[in-house]
Amino acid sequence: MAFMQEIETKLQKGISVSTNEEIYFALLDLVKEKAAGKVSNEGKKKLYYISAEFLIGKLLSNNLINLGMYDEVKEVLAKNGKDLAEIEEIEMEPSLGNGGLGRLAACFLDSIATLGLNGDGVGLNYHYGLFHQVFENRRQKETPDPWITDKSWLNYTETSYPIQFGGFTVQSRLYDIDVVGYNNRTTKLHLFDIESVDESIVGETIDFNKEEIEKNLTLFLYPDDSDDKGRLLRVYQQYFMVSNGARLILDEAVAKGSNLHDLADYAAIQINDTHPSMVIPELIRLLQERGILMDEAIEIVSKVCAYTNHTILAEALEKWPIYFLEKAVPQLMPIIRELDNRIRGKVSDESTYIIKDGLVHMAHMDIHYGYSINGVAYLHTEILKNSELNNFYQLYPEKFNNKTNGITFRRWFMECNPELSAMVTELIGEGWKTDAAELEKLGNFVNDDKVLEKLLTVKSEKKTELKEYLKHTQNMEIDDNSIFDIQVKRLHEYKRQQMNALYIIHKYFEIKAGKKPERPITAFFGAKAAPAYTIAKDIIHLLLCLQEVINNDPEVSPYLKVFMVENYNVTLAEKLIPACDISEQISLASKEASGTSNMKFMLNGAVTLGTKDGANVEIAELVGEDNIYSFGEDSETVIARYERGDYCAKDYYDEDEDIKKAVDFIVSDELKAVGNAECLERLYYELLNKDWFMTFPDFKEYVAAKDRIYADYEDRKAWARKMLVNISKAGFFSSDRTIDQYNKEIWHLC
Ligand code: 26Q
Repeated sequence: MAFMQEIETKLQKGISVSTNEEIYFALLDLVKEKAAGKVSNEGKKKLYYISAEFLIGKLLSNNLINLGMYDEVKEVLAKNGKDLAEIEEIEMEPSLGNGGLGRLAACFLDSIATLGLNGDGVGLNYHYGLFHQVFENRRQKETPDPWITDKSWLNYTETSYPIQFGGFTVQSRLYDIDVVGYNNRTTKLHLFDIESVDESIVGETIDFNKEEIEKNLTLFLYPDDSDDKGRLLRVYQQYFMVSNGARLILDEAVAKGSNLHDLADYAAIQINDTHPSMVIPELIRLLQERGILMDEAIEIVSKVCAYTNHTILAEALEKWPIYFLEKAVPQLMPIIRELDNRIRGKVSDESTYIIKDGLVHMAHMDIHYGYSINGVAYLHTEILKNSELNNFYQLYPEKFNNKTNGITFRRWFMECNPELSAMVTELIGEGWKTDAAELEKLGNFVNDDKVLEKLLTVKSEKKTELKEYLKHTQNMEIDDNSIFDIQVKRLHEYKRQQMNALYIIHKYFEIKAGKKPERPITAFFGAKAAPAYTIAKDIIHLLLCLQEVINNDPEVSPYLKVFMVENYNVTLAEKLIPACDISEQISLASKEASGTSNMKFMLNGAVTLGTKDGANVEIAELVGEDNIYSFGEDSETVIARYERGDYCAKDYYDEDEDIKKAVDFIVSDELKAVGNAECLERLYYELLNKDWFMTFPDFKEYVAAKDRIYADYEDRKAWARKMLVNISKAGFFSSDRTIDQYNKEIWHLC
C-alpha cells in the first residue's frame, strides 16, 4: 500500500509503535506535500476574497477527504491499532473567525478550489484567534487560544512588504495555507503577519497592551469594539490586511503582463463585509504611486471591487472617526475626502455621503465605488433594496444582486457524517458529491420504509456518538433517547437564545405541574459572547444557571435537560449538527441576514423550527410547509413596528401570564441561589423594559410550534420522511452553487 510506505518513511518506524502525536505530524507533512503537488488554476483573471476572518476549522480530515485519501488512511491506521479520530484531537483548531461570516469565507475557498476557479483568500494570521471560552461560576471567561505549533499548515513565503502607518513602518510576512479542493485542485489562503510580532506580551488573559502596534498587530482577532484603543487597533489591522493584499494583487497582475490600466482584466476583489473596505482608497493610492492619475485610478478600482453585505444591524456597519484614520493611516484620508467630494458633486441625497459628522462610512464607499453589492439571502437582499439601502438602490439599481449563502458539503456532510453520506451514495450514487442538486433523487424514497428506518438508525447512532463525546470531553450526562433540540451560534440578542431560555422555563413549570412531555427533551446550546457585550454574557449566565437548576431537579430532569457546551467552535459544530433532531433558527424576522447553520442542520436530517428570516424563508419554500415549523411575525410586521416605535414589552408581560411567570423566574430565589443576582436582574429588567428584539410578541407562537414539533416527533415514520425531504432539498445550499453564481454574475473568471 503506497500510503503505508509513505507514512512509515516519514515516521522512520512502524505506525503501530508510533504515538498519535508522531502520526499526526507525519500526516501533516505528507498531506502538505500532496497538496503542494496539485495544480491550481493559473488563468489570467484572479479573484481575491479579502476577509478579516477565515474560520477554516481543523484541516487534516478535510484535506484527506478532498485528496481522496481518507478511507485508505483510516483503514491503514485502524489495522495498526490507531484511531484517526483520536489523532485528529492533536490538531489545534485555528479560531480565525467569529461565526457565520468567517465560516462562509472558508466554505467559499473550498468551493473555489473544487470548481477549479482562479481565486485566493487574503486575510490575517492571528496568533491567538478569537478567544477560548471557559465557564467559571457559570459565567464566560475568555482566555487566549494559541493554535500555531512549530509544524503547522502554514507555509512560510518570501513575500514581505514594508507597510507604513502614521509615524512608523512595519514589515509584513506572508504565510500561505494550501486549500485543497475536492477533485485535484488547490488554491491558497494568504495570511499576512508582522515580522515583529511579540507573543510574550500576552499572559493568561486576553488583556494586553493595545498600543504597541509593532508587537500586537496580529495577536488577536478583534471580537468587539468596546473601547477606543481596541477600535484603533482594528483600524491598524484592517489597513495592514488591505495594503498587503493590494500590493500582492498588483504584483501578481504585473507579473502576468498587466500594465495596470487593464487591472480589471487580471483581478476581481470581493470585499467581505466592510472590514476590508480600505482596499478601495489603498489601491487608488498605490496606482497613483505607480504613475496612474486619480481619475483613471478611481475608474480602475471601481471595475475591480465588489462588496458583500452581511448585516442590516446599523451598529455593525463600520463607521470610523476621521481622527482614527488620520492617526493610523494619514495617507488614505486625502483620497477618502476626494472620493467623498466627488459624490457630493453629483448626488443630492446627503444620507449617502461617505464622510458625515466626522465619521467615514465604510459601506457607503463600497457602494459608490464598487461595481456589485450583494446580500446573502433572498429576503436580506430585498430588505437592503427596499429599506436599509434603498437610497443607494435608487442611485444604482443595477449594482444590487443576491447571492444566497451556501456551505461545503465536503466538511458539513462527507466529513462530519460519513454514515449518512454513505447511505445517500448507496441510494443515488456518487453524483451528488460534485452536483449537489442530485440529492433531489432521494425524493424517490419518501415511501420506502426501509430507507426511512435506516435514516432513523443513522441519526440515533450520531446521537450516541455525541453523547459519548460530550461525556468524555465535557463530562455531560446525556440521554440519547431524548429529543436533541439544538441552538448553536454566536450569542446575540437578535438571535434570541433568551426566547429559547424562556421556553425552557415554561416547560419546567409545566413538568412541575404534572404535564410531562411524551419523550424527554435535551436542549443544547453553544455560543460565545463578545467579551464586552454584557447582556449577551448575562444570557449565557442564565442558560448555565438553568442547566444547574433543571438538571439537578429530580422531578424535572428525567423529562428535560439543558446543556450549554463550552467553547463552541467548528470542531464541536461537526459533532453536534449530525446528531440534531430540531434545528433552532429563531432570530427576529429581518435581522438574520442568512444563517448558514440552518443549511448544515437540514443537510444532516434535522427539521427546522424557525422564524421567517434569512435563508429560513428559502428553506421553507424548498421543503414545503409540512417539513418545516415556521412561526412568528414576518419581517414586514417587525419593520413596521420598529418604524412606529410603539413596542412596549411591559404590556405583553402584564397581559400574558405565561410570559410573566417565565420572566419572573429569572430573578427567582431558585436561580439566584446558583447565579449572580446582578447579572440576572440586569437581564430581567432588559427584557421587561426593552426587549429590543421582540421576544414577547413571538412567544406564544413559539410555544405552540415547539409543542407541535415535539408531538409530531412521535410519529417516527412521518418524522423520518420530513428528514428525508430536508436532505433531498439541501442541494441548493451547496456553496458550489453559490460560488458558481458569484463567478458567472460578478467575477467572470475564465
Ligand atoms: C465590526 C466592527 C468592529 C468589530 C467587529 C465587527 C464585526 C465582526 C464580525 C462585525 C460583524 C462580524 C460578523 C458578522 C457575521 O458573521 N455575519 C453573519 O454572516 C453570515 C454569512 O453571510 C450570515 O449567514 C449571518 O446571517 C450573519 O449574521
